[in-house]
Order: sequence, then C-alpha cells, then structure tokens
Amino acid sequence: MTAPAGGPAVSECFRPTPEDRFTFGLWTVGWQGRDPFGDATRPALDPVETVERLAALGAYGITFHDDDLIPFGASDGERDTAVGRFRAALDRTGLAVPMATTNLFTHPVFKDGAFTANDRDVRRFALRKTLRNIDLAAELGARVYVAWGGREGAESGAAKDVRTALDRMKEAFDLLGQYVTEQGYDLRFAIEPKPNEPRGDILLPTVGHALAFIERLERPELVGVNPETGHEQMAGLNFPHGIAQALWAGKLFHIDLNGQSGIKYDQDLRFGAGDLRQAFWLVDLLETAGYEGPRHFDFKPVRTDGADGVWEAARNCMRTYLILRERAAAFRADPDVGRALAASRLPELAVPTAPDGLAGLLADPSAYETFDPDAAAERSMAFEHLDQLALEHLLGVR
Ligand SMILES: [Mn+2]
Repeated sequence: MTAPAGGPAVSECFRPTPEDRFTFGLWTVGWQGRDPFGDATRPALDPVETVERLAALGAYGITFHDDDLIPFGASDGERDTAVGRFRAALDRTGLAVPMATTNLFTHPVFKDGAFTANDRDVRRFALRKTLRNIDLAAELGARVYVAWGGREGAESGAAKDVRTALDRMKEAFDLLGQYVTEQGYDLRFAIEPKPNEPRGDILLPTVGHALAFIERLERPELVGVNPETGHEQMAGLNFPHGIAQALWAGKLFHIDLNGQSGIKYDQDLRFGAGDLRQAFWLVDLLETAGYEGPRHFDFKPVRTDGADGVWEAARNCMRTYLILRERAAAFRADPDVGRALAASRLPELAVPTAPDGLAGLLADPSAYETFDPDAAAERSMAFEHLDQLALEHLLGVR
C-alpha cells in the first residue's frame, strides 16, 4: 500500500492512538520467557514501567490478573503499596483498566482447578480470591471481569464427573453475579474458552460450549465470552466464525487477539502471526459489526528476544491491526468487490426465507412443485473471484 501523496511516510501511518482502544495484559509484555522446558530469558518488568511504555506506544489500556500486580500471599501493606504505585502510573499516563481477571492456575493449590476442584476448600478459596480482586477491578474502573478456567478439567475419565463439575461452575458464576449485583458494580463477566493446556481437557473448551453454559445461569445477562484467537484455532475452529456467533448472541463482551499456527500447543504469537487470512476476516468483522469493546492483545513476545523485541511486538500487534483495518476497509469500498458480492448473492442471504410465513411457503408452488433444482444447481456462486479479490486486498496489490 502507498501513503497518500504529500501525506506521511508509510512508516508514520498506522500509528495507534487511545481512540483505537488497544489494550494489553500486564502478563503479556511481562512474560519472562519461562516455558515447560526452560527458564526465564528476560528479567521481570515493573508494572509501572509497563504502564508508561504502553501509554507511550499509543495503547488505551492495561489489564491484569491479581497476582500480576500483587504477588500471591503479599501482606496488606505490600498490597497497598503495589496498588498505589500502579494507580499513580495510570493517573500520570491516562491509561485505563477496562478489564481484570484472577489467577486461578499458577499456585499448586489450583492443581485440580478452582471453581470445579474436587476439593471443596479450594473452591471456596478460589471464590474468595476472585471476589477480592473484583473489588479492586471495580475500584480501578474495569467494566469486564474475565474468567479463564485453565485448570478446570482433567487428564483422565474417572477423575472428574463433568456434569457435577458444571453444577459447581454454575454455582460459582451465580455467586459472582450475585456479588456484583449486591455491590452495585457495573461489571460483567466474560468466560474465556480453551480446549486444553494446561489441563489435558478443559471444561467449556470452545466459544459454543461457553455460550450454551451461560444460558443456564441465574443471571445470564451478566455473563458473556472472551474468545482468544489461538484457543479456538487450537481446536481447528474458524475464529471469525466463532466471533460472529458470539456477536449474534450479544455475548462478545471482550476479545483476546493473538496468533496461532494450526492445531498445536498454545503459541500466543503476536497478532497477525499464524493465520493471517483469519486475522483479516476478524478485523473486517469487528470493524463492520459495531464491536465497541477493547481490542485486547493476549500474546507472548518470543522467548529469543530481549526487551527490544518485547516492545516491538507490542507495537507490531497494534500496527498490524491498523494495517488490516485499512485493508479490510479498502476491500469493502472497492466497486469490483460490490459487484462480486452481488454475483455471489450475498445481498440475497439478508432476505428472509419465508417473510409470508409458513402458510405462504406451503401455498407457493414455485417453492416446490414447479421449482427446478437442476437449474438452480447450475447457477455458479462465483465465490472464487470474490475470494481472490479479498486476497489481493490483503496482499496490498489492489
Ligand atoms: Mn493463549
């Protein structure tokens, strides 16, 4: 793509501003490179430095797990100091905290899960830990509270009675919903599905499972989903399709953007790495569907790089989103695309199938008696041309 004549150089385009609503988890840029096979390759980051750096890069906000900000087991005094420094950095930079979440997976106490641990004491502790951080989230102005149940699952059949575990999961979300209602917090929950890792199989493994679960809760209006690109793709699913269904259900409360190359371990690549075509369609969807929530990046800067790579990856997540936003807008504005969409009968999909109702459908001979299925089967859908137009816009040659 080329910069407009007389306009800024291409390197100056695609600079994020807070209006773009890009947010990052404290744990993302803060990832030290510790993996199951190797130790940390980078030193710990001070949350205050993270706030300052992200604000300077043009981000809108920052998110955190309780333990990212306040080390597990910290005294009340240590907690107040950590929160005070963080809050001062937010005030200084104007960075928002639109979302917070609970770490219910790192400490060994959560080895069999949190809300669905067989051990009842662990379930009660997990709820209290969550409620405590909900108070902090509300204080800092968060509107969404994410729940990723990474340890809610099993490696073997008899170890978890899944139907009973789902009863306990429902009990937990019903209590959380009661709490925010009674406290008067303007805070909704977003369940983050994931099929596996760290557990062999995790409960509520996909967007679809989570959407079905939410409808069984006492306060379903308070609970939506926080789908993550890589998590759906680890299950071989089409991420934009899952997002479209969440939007259709009015349940896309938050989104985790990153990259993943196919069905393998959770790669947490920066946004745009992995399946670039799905990233293009995702941005097209978010930008045309009226999604107004944060564009939250949940990724891990590659373990091979130092601090330079960390901040470059953060910048690149936002830059790639903005490039794809421009490419998707160019696709939608292209008159050739308009004609190709018409040839592929997309406008016709928006026409209700039987606006005259069941009686009209049954009384219409053209719907069955005189319908010629062979003739209809001969109509080309012309999808090939449409897809190539999209690819060429994505590649920047149109
Ligand atoms: Mn992930």
